[in-house]
Amino acid sequence: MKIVDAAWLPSEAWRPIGSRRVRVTGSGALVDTVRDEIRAAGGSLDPDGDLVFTLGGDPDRLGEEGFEVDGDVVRAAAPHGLLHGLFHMLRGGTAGTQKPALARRMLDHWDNVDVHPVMGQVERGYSGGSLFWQDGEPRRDLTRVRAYARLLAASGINAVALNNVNVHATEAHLLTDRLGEVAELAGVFRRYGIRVHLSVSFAAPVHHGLGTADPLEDEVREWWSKATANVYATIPDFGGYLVKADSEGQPGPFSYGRSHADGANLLAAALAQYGGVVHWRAFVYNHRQDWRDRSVDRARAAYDHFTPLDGTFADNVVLQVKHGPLDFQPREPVSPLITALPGTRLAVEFQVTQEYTGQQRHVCYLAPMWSELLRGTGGPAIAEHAAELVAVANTGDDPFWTGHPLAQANLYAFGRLAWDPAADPLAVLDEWITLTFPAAPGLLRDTLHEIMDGSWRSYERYTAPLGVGFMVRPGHHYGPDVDGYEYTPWGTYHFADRDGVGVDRTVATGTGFAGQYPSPWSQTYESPGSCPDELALFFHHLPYGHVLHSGRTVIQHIYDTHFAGAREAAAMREAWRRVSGVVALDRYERVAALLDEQVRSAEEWRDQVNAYFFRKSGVPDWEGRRIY
Ligand code: GCV
Repeated sequence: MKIVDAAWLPSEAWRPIGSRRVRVTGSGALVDTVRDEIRAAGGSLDPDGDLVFTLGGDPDRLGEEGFEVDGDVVRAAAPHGLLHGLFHMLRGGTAGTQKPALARRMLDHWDNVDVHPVMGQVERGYSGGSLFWQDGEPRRDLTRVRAYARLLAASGINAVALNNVNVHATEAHLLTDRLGEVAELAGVFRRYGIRVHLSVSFAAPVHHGLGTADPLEDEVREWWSKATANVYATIPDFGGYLVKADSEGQPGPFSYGRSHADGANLLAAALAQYGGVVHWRAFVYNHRQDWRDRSVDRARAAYDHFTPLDGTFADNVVLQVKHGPLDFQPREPVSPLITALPGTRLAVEFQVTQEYTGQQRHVCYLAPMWSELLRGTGGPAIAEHAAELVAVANTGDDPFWTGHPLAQANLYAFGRLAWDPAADPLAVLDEWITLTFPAAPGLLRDTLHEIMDGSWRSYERYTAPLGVGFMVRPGHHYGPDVDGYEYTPWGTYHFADRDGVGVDRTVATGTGFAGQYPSPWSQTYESPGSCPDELALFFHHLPYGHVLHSGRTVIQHIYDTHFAGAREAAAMREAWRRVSGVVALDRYERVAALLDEQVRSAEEWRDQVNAYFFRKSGVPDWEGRRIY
């Protein structure tokens, strides 16, 4: 694997440190990393240096990872804080105290060791193969993993899960006879303060010869306890297990008539004495539902399954909940489950990999969406409930790391928002631009903002309207297919007919989902009169002639936004042409080619969605534009 892209740590960004005499005090592995970084940047380590990194800060105030900057002195209470302080100085080093809002900021990799026949090596990966495995074997040269760990640490990430939550037969062995591979990777990540976690199969005891995985059976407890003891003997700072159970075909406690608390607590008991945690996913729903049965609503599932279990999970269980009730659509309300678990430690999961947001072929800067969800624009604020943030990674062995070079910004921004959920997503983008293109002339900075600032909203405009979601091609999920999932068992429908479109999730006449929210949100969503336009079709089945808060009818909104979104994609392509000759040729050409595809795809979305709803409704566009 060749490292061709330094992403947000190019050598020019290190000049302010590389040109200084630097004093670093203290000892420990992460202090050594700070020293190594300074040396690698060309800085001289000097006991009389005038830029100082030192331990000795107040542990109560700064914790493990915080630091304070006072002029040229960076002070932390623990080595990890010093490392964050170093990266802070690269970002301009403003004075004051910084510490993360959330203790764990984690990336989940959906990497398989083997290439899966349908999903490829990285499930929902759009950046090539795994950084960790190749041809069924661990990669021998870990240079690139080291570079990756640095990038993650510089964005604020401090935990990674290495493998796919869908645990296939080969990957089940990472917990046991292939543990050495995990240990080797843990060694690389450790140097940057990142702990390694592993996705495990709930049926692991069965994979290894036991007759059952029943969480209440002694032999199963013993199996987990022994396996876990072995893990910690090999990797003393191992983070813990990540589990997708009873979800999309993965095994789980339901097979034994047990609850998800029984299942999670089994693993938690094995991990507790070592300080490990279980991330137990709440993505549990019926994916074999009968589309004819209007009483079943997939959006309700996580809340219905998990609220009765609140308060019954062990202290080292972290319930990991997707940010929305469905599945990482470009627009969903906050999952009501997030507001309903006062007695449970909660991690909220975002998707940096762009499964439903353009698959790293489209520019779609996601931080504005995450920021709205975290701060609570139009719904409950995730930041008030989450103890941790987790995201599905968007990286692979692509030379630019993320397939689309501009998708690097999403990875960077996730780390920064997990550190500070109140951060302004456009300021974070600006930070990313400054680091990634240290010599960026104003033209490039302005052009990147022009292309990226509003790119999520543009994507939303040319895809499924008003929060109704999906309408993607089944299976790979790229491109439009309005009825693709309409008559399938997956539970993701829009119910369009000749009169209207959308899902009635009200308490009064629909599935009752709106009633899962606390007040005032349950009332806000219950009535089309108070429901935000963005979510109108998520909560309501509305006639095409229904007038939205914007003053437009539903059908005219569909036409207008689809014409606008496709126009905006074309404008992005024009804008990028202006920076030809300003960015390196390989990056320029990769982005230019992808923008061609984005424009093509946006036009396809526009034409399919508009044609579909024109044919259903028979209502012409009041501007008389061409609809096929
Ligand atoms: C890892 C969606 C994706 C699946 C993914 C699943 C999950 O359904 O399409 O590929 O599986 O989410 O989050 O577990």
